[in-house]
Amino acid sequence: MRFLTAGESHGPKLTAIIEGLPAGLKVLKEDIDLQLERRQKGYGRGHRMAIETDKVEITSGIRHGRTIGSPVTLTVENKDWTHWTKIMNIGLEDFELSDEMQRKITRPRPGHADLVGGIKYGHRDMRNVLERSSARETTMRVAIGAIAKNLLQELGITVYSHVVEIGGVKSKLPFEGDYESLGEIAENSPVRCIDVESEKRMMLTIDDAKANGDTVGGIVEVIVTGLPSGVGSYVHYDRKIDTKIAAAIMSIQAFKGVEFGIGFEMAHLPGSQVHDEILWNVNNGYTRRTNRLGGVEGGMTTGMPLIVRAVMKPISTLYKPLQSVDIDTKEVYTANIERSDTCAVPAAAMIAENVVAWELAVAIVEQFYSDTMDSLKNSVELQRKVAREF
Ligand code: EPS
Repeated sequence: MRFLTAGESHGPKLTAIIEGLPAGLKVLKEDIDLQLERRQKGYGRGHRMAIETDKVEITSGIRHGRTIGSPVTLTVENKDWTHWTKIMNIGLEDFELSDEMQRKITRPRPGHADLVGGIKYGHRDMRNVLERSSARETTMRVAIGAIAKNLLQELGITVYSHVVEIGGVKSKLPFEGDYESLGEIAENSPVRCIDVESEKRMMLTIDDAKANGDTVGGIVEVIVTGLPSGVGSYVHYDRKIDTKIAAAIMSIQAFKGVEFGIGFEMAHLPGSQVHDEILWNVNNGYTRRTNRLGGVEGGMTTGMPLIVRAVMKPISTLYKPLQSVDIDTKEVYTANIERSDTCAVPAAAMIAENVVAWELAVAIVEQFYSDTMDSLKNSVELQRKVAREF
């Protein structure tokens, strides 16, 4: 199962083609639109989110609300395109606009893809880099994740996310309650934080950063419940499920690190306080007393909740820019000021949720008999029974 996405941030539309989905999977436009709407929320976003109301158009692969096994095509229009029709024109008309009219970018922003991307592809107008490196691209990965979530849901697997830190303000953890209520509280928080006290301080931190022309990053956590054991494999490096999930999360714009379970904490602790003791009972089969490894052992799911955290750096477009060099004049400049978000960590948490859903869905579809949803459900159920009785 695979996908391709295409589209520039201020171009006419974003597109994705997904291939390899089982037949018979329920996919409704409304399910995808709901995920797209969630992605647009979050305290700290800039003016762009007031312009866009992302809605998907499905043009292949689905009939009467279910996949038919053929490639699925999704598109989302950029409403902002109407303001960029000349600047982002696909034909030759308006090619001769002045540099200013073209919104030509010659001052690369430190920390962004602008400079290296410009050198690599020979773009002396680094807008050509910005347009594709922009996190607008995550719109399609969320649309795809929505389909993956439907697939997982049919197998009893649910993916949650919340924000555990923004700009140095940490959410109070551990959460006293089940993951379902954690998901609900996060959903209703403007910063996807489950601790009301920290939520307020996170919002104030975002306000301060905005007032100073600065940006803030943070840490997000994704939790997956209901997984069967044995998704992924220890037998080869590229079949390990944590390898795939880490790569997928690192591919989200501005993400700089990933950890599973108690993660980097493990460096300070002896083995006896890291590894999870194995239990067995007749109803659930094998479980673990704790879940410090975050539901993965040897590159395979254990059947315990999968827990992955990741850090997003502060967005590199600053209203009070850092020093840069104009590539035309070689003069020292403060970098180009582009419209920007102050903090996109809450949105990034749900983007991480969606890319993790996709990676798990791919691994499950590859591993189990999956031409149809019925055969997939049966074969996952069989694996659960085998694991229980082993
Ligand atoms: C982004 C810059 C901003 C963000 C954008 C990501 O866009 P613009 O330059 O049009 O104001 O709002 O995020 C989205 C458009 C989105 O859909 O998430 C960037 O440079 O990465």
